[in-house]
Amino acid sequence: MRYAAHLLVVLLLGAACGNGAVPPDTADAAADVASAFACPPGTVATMANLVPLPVASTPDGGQFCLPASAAIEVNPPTPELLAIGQYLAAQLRPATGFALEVRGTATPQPGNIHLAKAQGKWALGEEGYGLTIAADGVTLTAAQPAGLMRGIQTLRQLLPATIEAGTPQPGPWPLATGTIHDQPRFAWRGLMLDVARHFFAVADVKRLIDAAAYYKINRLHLHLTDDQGWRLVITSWPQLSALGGSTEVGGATGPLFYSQAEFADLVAYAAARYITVVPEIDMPGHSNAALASYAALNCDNTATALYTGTEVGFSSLCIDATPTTKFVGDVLGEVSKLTPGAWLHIGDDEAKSTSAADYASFVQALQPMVAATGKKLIGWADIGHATLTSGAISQHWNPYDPTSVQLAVQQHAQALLSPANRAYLDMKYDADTPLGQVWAGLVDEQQAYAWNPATEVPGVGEADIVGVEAALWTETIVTLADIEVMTFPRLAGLAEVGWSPVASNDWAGYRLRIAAHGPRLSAMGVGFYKSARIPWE
Ligand code: TNX
Repeated sequence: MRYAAHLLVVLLLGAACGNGAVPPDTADAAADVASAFACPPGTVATMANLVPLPVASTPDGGQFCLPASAAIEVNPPTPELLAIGQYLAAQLRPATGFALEVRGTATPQPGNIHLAKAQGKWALGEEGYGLTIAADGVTLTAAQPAGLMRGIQTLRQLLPATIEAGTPQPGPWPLATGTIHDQPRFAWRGLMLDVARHFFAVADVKRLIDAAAYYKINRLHLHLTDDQGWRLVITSWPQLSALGGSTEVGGATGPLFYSQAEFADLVAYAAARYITVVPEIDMPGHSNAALASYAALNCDNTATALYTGTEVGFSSLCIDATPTTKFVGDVLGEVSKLTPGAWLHIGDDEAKSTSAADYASFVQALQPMVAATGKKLIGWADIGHATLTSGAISQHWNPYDPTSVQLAVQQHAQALLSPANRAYLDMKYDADTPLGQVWAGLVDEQQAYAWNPATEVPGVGEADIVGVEAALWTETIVTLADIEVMTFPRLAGLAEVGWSPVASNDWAGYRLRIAAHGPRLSAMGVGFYKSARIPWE
């Protein structure tokens, strides 16, 4: 009981000042304080339903009920930490109806949630956190602000599912008392959204960011360009979006692209949740939208037609041509300026219409251009077939082709694992799934969850792997509801693969934990695939 020690200091100081106070039984006083936050008889609280599973959680059998008087205390009260406090308050206010004042203080007061940036007992790293729930309050500690954001997601999941409702709920708001300490296995736990095959407005992407944050996802990879569309304004090449962003798969028309201001807003929204946006410009294949927008990017100097089908592998930029080099430099320059994150994704997958020699020469020319922007290069695994400079990340995607990522790792590239038979959210869950594809097989909840990245690809071990990324390609995905039903619950399982210790990967246990998330996702208004494989609550 953290308040007992504080009370003792106050009483001893009082006695030392000779004010004549007669110290009451301090243990009783502390018990009174704690009992002020006791829960009504019959209240149930558990630490058992967290996803991702934390490294260590130790419930001690007690309960703390969040009182209406609770404040969110922040220490130190920097603008960054106060914003994190406001984020937490915004999550908890609608359902509780509590005021949840956010204020700076170094001294926790009973009944409050205290967020502190400090080196804890554990080496918590960039995203680790320690959470102590006592009978008289909550203390969340992290070495870095990102750790507080991750710990806040744990705290949300410890409260009843109704905490996620958008309107006042009756409560009470119990938390099981005890401690949790936690940190991720991998630094990169990503979600890719293809906004090129079908375009999704900023508001939809923000909804997805919010739901992904709940599972401690820390990268949002946006596949911004493909044959069917170019989705970001490039000021120096305006036709890319004006023409190349005018349609999508299925032929819908409109301005189907982000202005630079909209993109910056999206990046900031993700950053406030400690999610880094990784922009992808797919080259030299998957480039028809650019080839249709500018004749000079084609070897025959003739613009192609806009494309609204779903075939892959038919397009290529004209390699080594002067306009192409200028185009690549200008685009990477603008995109890097719009992106505070460390990475630029240059695609480079399925360049079936580019000769092997041209492909290698293109990737090798791209590397110094990316380096000149100050960013690190990430590409699909296929880049392993070129000579790689140090620091590249190769994103493994094709389960039928381990060679590409193996070649990259042999050149000391890091691997990001998105094997389509585990991590592709556009694969059908089962034969009954209305949306999606099957080229990598069916990916049910267990297939997405029960695997170990370090043993997935021979020759690619734990030390080579930067993390895992779920990928949602959108040939068949048209609405936000489509996105959600394909993303959840599989993203939660993949997030746990990326976060939790490998020894805790246990389908039988996970299946029950994720079942308890059904009411949580419903309360958030997030759709999910309700298969009978999971005993949804
Ligand atoms: C393969 S993954 C692709 C995408 C498709 C996806 C559909 C990758 C690097 N290329 O172009 O959208 O399959 O599942």
